[in-house]
Amino acid sequence: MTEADGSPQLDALIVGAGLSGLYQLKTLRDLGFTVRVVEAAKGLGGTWYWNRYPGARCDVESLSYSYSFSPELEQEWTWTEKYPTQPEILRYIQHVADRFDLLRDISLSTRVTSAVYDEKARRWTVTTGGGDVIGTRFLIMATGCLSVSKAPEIPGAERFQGPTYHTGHWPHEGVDFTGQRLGVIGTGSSGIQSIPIFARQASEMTVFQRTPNFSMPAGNRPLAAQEISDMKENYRDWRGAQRASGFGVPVDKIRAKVADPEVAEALCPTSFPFGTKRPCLDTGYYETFNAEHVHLVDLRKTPLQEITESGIRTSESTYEVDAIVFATGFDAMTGALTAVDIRGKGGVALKEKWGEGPRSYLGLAVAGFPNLFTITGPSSPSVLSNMIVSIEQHVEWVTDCIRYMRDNGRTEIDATTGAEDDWVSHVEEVGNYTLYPTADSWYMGSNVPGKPRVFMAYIGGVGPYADRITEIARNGYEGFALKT
Ligand code: FAD
Ligand code: N01
Repeated sequence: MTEADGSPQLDALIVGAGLSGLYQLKTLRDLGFTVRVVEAAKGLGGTWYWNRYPGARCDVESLSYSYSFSPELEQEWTWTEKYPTQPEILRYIQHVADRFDLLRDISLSTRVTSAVYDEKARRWTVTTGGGDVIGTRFLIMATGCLSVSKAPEIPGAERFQGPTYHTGHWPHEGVDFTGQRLGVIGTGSSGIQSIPIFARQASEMTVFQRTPNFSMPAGNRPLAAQEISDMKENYRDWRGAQRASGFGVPVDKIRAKVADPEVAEALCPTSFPFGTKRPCLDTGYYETFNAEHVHLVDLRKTPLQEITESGIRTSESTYEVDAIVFATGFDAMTGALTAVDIRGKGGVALKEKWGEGPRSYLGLAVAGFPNLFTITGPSSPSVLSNMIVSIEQHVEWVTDCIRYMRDNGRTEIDATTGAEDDWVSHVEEVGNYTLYPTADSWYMGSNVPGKPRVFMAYIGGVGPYADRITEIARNGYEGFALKT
């Protein structure tokens, strides 16, 4: 369907072609809706398209980090390792797209820059970076919780004469640091996964650590044929348990692995309780610091001052390097949403509404922004879960909602302010029972200067959360105002 001026009119526009956007496209298209995906990247896969740094892999087991919606897909796809690598996940996503013929409804290299709600027409007008205008009844933001890389915020970064890289958008052709002096800033999951591999290439490597992290050995290995066939036999039961679950946790032995006691001490996390920043899984991370050419700089003792033309200067010395890797993370959870100029009722900007932290009903909808859905949005379990489980939950809920509206002649759905306020209070209340708010983490937004310090995820558990949103839908979308 098109407007008189030729611009497309859709039932639903989905922004983002990662695991969320692809499944959202499939479910809505299967119901006969006119739907399209727009994606800023040149390819599919979201996280797994962008994060190509060496060592990138999932830390949820492959048999769990995969779609559950198709028993046929489960049987025909065979994972090779316990924790799949980024290339293998990307191949899986490509396979899913081919198998369900998704590509024909996806526009790549297309970034959404603004979305304005027309209260009279009850439709969104979406504009892309290329100037295209798309009209749509429903706008579904499948833009990812960890898709906007965070700048290093270090004075002088632009002065450095050598190459710099960010783990969150790694060059497709790869980078070889052989024979180079390398500086790595950041020791979160991305740093911890890539540092052991960089160490095999670089002639000298200096790791600049501000906060040591908890990391456990991944114990990755190839999957045995018997394990694969056992899982394939029991997949359905396993998937049911997964959807009803919470999440699990392990332990640590840094001092036994690192020969230099001073380095070992600096690597031990002490400034936040276990789990309040996302724990990491590694392959030989701590042992890497036993190599003579690998150095650790503790930025808590000698703070980072600036990047110069040829190196990195701390309060104590300047480290000359040929290249720098920023493993400095993301503007998580809200970054991709507030990067788009989204205007709801009365022209109110989402960024303005979220000026003091994200407010949402169920992490799925925002009061005053009708017909807008956020997949794994802030204040849903999202990043506190095996994310593909939360993604499927949300996608299926949104699809059921849109079907319900079609079947019942409704054209607008908007969360009520009261329901949103209650949900925000509930999320805050259960968050405050935990130690999460005590740590400076991206869960709290405190990794981005100026970002409001709010616990942005829902800790109530994937299973109970699923029961709640299902119940809300069953009761005719409690907490939402629906218009015919
Ligand atoms: P994404 O994969 O982030 O896709 C969002 C897409 O939206 C991106 O392709 C982006 O380009 C696009 N986009 C954003 N804004 C716009 C716009 N304005 N216009 C057009 N397109 C736009 N989760 C786990 O559960 N287990 C793991 O082990 C795990 N490992 C991870 C490892 C890394 C390195 C990272 C960064 C994340 C990891 N995650 C993990 C979280 C991961 O993000 C999710 O599991 C999942 O891949 C998210 O899928 P998504 O489709 O929701 O978002
Ligand atoms: O980012 P992070 P990430 N000066 O924010 C440091 C998922 N993921 O890309 O802690 C100096 O965790 C910062 O220091 P501090 C997963 O959900 C999963 O590693 O703020 N240092 C920190 O050390 C993960 O949690 C996998 O003091 C600076 C690091 O940079 C999320 O993505 C793999 C700095 C950033 O760590 C993000 O992980 C990869 C500065 N100015 C990612 N700015 C799996 O294996 C930042 N830092 C599943």
